[in-house]
Amino acid sequence: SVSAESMQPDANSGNWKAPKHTKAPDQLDRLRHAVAGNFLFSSLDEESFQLVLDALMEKSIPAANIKVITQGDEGDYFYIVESGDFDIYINPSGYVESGPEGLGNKVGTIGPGGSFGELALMYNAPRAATIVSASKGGLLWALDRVTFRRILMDNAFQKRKMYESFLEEVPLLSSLKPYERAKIADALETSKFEAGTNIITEGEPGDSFYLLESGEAVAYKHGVDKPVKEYKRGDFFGELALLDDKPRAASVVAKTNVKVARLGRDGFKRLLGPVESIMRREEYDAGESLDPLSQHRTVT
Ligand code: 1OR
Repeated sequence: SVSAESMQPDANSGNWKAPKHTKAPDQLDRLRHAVAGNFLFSSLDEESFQLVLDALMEKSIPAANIKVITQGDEGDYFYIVESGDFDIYINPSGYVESGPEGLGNKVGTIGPGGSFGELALMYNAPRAATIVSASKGGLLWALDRVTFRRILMDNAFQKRKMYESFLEEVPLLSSLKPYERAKIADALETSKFEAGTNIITEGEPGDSFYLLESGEAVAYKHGVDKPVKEYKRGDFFGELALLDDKPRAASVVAKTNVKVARLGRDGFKRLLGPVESIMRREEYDAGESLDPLSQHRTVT
């Protein structure tokens, strides 16, 4: 039970020590590999990273159809997937009901390198979904609630809080569920550009997608003397090169000092699938011949 802890949320730093679960060298290797691809860990300093590695416990899930988390329960652990696939089910009632349909609807799957179980720990809320092992089970790493709150939450999930209200304002993302925006926030990196500098250069290969956080930017194309597009807070650019593996179709230049939230290619593919059709529909108002999307018009 976590009730005693929640009475006194995570105590004061004074005498708390993160648990240490000693690991064999091969275990440590596997663990390092499992967390390498998870950006929650990339924002941790060396000391916090080591505390978390020590505190993680290996948990083997020996078969399919094992419930790791049950919707409606209290939160106890946060999990990182080393191997295996784990299906996500949500019952709109908020908890698992009896009967064959009791788990509700399958809304996704989490694979190696992914993680789950953070919401109940972050918000002291009931589990928002049921997580069930698929295939032949797999291997998880579990982090206890207190270490999660004291070490990971303040570092790794800062970006969720920071980007939450901004992402709500982005028209492109308005059809997404709050949780889908939270996953995008986890993957964003802020960069700044001074007025007059290029954020994107026409003809170059592209591996980032951008949301404009502050300032103004303008798109230019070679051979066209006026701007082909203007961007303000909440607008996006850089999607074409990633959608179609093409060189950058235009240059995007900071008109004022600009702050952008950058999403790398992997995050773009993984997290923006649901809004791909909206991106492809975006009007490019520079006239027919300049329309960088014209070649897609037949695909719809
Ligand atoms: P938790 O502690 O609530 C269940 O325990 C976990 O499932 C939850 O944390 C998340 O880590 C994970 N909505 C809510 N929780 C989700 C979702 C999700 N996907 C994974 N979890 N949605 C699916 C998004 C693809 C939103 C559906 C409306």
